[in-house]
Amino acid sequence: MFNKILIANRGEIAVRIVRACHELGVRAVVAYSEADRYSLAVRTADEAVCIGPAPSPRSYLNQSALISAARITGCDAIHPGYGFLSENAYFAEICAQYGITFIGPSPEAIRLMGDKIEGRTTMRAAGVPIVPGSEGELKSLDEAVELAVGIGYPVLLKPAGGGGGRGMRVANDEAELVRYYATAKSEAEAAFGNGALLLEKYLPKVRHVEIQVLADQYGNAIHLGERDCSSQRRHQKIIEESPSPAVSPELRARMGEAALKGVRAINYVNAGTMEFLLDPEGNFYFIEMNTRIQVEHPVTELVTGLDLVRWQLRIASGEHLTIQQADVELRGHAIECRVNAEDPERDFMPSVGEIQYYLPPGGPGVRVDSHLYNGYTVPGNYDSLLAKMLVWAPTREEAIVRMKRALGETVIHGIKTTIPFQMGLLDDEVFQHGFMHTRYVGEMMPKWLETRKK
Ligand code: MV4
Repeated sequence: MFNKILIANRGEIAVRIVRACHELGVRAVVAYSEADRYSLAVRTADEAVCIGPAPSPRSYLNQSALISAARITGCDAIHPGYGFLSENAYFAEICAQYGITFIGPSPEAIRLMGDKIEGRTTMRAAGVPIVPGSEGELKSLDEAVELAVGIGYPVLLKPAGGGGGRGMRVANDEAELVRYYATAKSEAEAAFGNGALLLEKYLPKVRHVEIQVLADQYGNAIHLGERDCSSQRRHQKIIEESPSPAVSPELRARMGEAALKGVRAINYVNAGTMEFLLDPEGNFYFIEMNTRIQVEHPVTELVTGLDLVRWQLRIASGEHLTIQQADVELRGHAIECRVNAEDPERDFMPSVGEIQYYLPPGGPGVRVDSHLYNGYTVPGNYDSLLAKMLVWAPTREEAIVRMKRALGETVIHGIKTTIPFQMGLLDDEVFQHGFMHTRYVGEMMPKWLETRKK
């Protein structure tokens, strides 16, 4: 096991990684920006190093500052968390050059899956089902139009360099495809430095179901079932759960096997997530792979009883995966609400400032992953995640009741949060029946806003 780890991240995930380090007897060093000097991660870490000013390009994305911080403090590994440098293949390479273990997959795996076209092609070759669409990169508008005729409208233009829905465009007919093609290409070039586009059939009313995987350096790989992330708004997940209300044990086995085919095809090592779309007929299609620990990982931890961050450290330090697929049992139901510093009544406008009073929920089956404390000031420089409120219960129905109870006892004074909206989702009939799909959140939004006026 490592001696000392540098945490190249902030917020709740930095705290989460400090906790895993301490349970494994590893010292934790937190790299922090000037805006995070008084953060909970800095307080709980064994050491902390300031890596630069508040803007992330000058701190959490500053690779030389991070490498220097790791060397000065004598760290033998770096955990990148999620976001920031977590899926930067170049950073993973630089770590290796300095003899520091990057806690994550190889630079090759990150690079391959970072390109959505390469990822799609590789998965197709491995026998993983993909959404009908282009073979590789779209070479011209003519090719896009020709493909769309064969596939049928609506179609979706996706940037190779994107992911998580960034830069996606739906074309309902040929005129729209012609209209969007050039813009999508130049926007992709500007946003990702890569103008390559792919084309997929647009699948209406699908769910977002992702499979968690763990793989060690010796070819052992397992899947830990799925998370259903269908409750999203503008590609931001709002509520996640496991198991999915739409996945039977038989479908789980098939999706899990498909995910593992993908893992083996690229010799993937460490924790990862294979994202799929699931249609109402039970057909599933690979869309992308996340080569990092994800925000919603605790949902899987609650139903499997496994600690994913501890496994990341153990795998990266060369330990064998001692769990076999047959040992993985999903027990009960877990739900996560991402509590963001946003005002749901004002189009989710970010809300920053001092937390005058914070009282987290507790009691049976409740877990809170958060960096909040009384008097903490939420900086405006980063993402708006304040806390992940999680519950576990024997059944989905009981988990929903428990989540409403937990959110109901939560007190956050000083800033606006998404809690009232999540309460509305938990009370919504569609959610309660587990029938969430692509347009679900958008469709229930006006109804919820109406209830707030009364
Ligand atoms: C899709 C899709 C329909 N057809 N791809 C990708 C990233 C994720 N944030 C949403 N993504 C989608 N990709 C094809 N070919 C629809 C979505 C989508 C979605 C999927 C599941 C649940 C909610 C969704 C909300 C918006 C878009």
